[in-house]
Amino acid sequence: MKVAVVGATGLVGSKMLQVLEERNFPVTELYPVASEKSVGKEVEFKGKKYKVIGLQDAIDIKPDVAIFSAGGATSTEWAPRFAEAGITVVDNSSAWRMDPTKKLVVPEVNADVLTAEDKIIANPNCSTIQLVVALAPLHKKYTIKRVVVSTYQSVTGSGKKGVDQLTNERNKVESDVKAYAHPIDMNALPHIDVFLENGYTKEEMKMVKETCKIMGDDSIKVTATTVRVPVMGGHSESVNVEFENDFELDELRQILADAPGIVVEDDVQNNVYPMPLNAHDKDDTFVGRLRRDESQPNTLNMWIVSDNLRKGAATNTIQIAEYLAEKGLI
Ligand code: 11C
Repeated sequence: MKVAVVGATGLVGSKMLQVLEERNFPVTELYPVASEKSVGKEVEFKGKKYKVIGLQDAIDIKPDVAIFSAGGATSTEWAPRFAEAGITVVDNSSAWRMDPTKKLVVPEVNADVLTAEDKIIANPNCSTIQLVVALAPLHKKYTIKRVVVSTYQSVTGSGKKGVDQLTNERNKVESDVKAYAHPIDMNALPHIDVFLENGYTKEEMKMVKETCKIMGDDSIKVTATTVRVPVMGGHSESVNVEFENDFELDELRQILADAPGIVVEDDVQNNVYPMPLNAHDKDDTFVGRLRRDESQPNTLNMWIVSDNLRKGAATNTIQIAEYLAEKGLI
């Protein structure tokens, strides 16, 4: 399979190359692609060096699939051009997610919506992906009415700038390059992406809207508070879920343990629960602290952690491509 990775020099792009290699995606030819200023730079894949090419050159080569992680503006402009040339695009930006003509996919949840006609496929926001991986099997069994989620998101979610700001602050290095409106080290910022007119941030509304679209159920009520914390990698979520039907905690734990992509870490007697440090560089979504919300019936509290650059971005995108390849849809 001829594969183009658009945005190959960025934080997520490099992770995509690593994940393609680790998961042994059937790459016959690799084309790292980036904006003009990165053309000619080199990236490494399977021990070989590859020169970065420009977007139009990539279209002319006609890869089977183009995996995009180059930001919304690049995706808005270039994904349709790739698609018109017959190249299937799996896009990690927010550009196409809520477009009703485009599929928004987390393979464990809704890969079956994909067809050969889908030429631009959207990859959800990282904090939504790990949430729906855990919600989907529970919705199937108990029917979710409402979800209240609060996130603890790491600085890799803001790309290199976020990592640089935290590193500089920790090392007491002065720099004008800031990803955030305030210091991030020793702090917690209830502010991810821009504020909207309703008082929520764009990140919070992504979680609300994307969850319903992926789960294919607009009746699920979701409300979110998203917070940036001084963690280098891995997003955590405190999630309160109210079901239509009652549940038995052991059965619910088993449903999660049997669900694809989930590892249950829930042994509080031995201090076992999901943590970003343990999720680092793993493809799974980790779920723990499973307990009844004693303040109202049919309601669960849980804690979900995943590596935002892997399952939250690169891995999920590549799993979509894997599904397309396996089903002969590309
Ligand atoms: C963050 N979730 O942690 C964001 C990063 O829409 O793909 C990913 C933004 C997106 O800041």
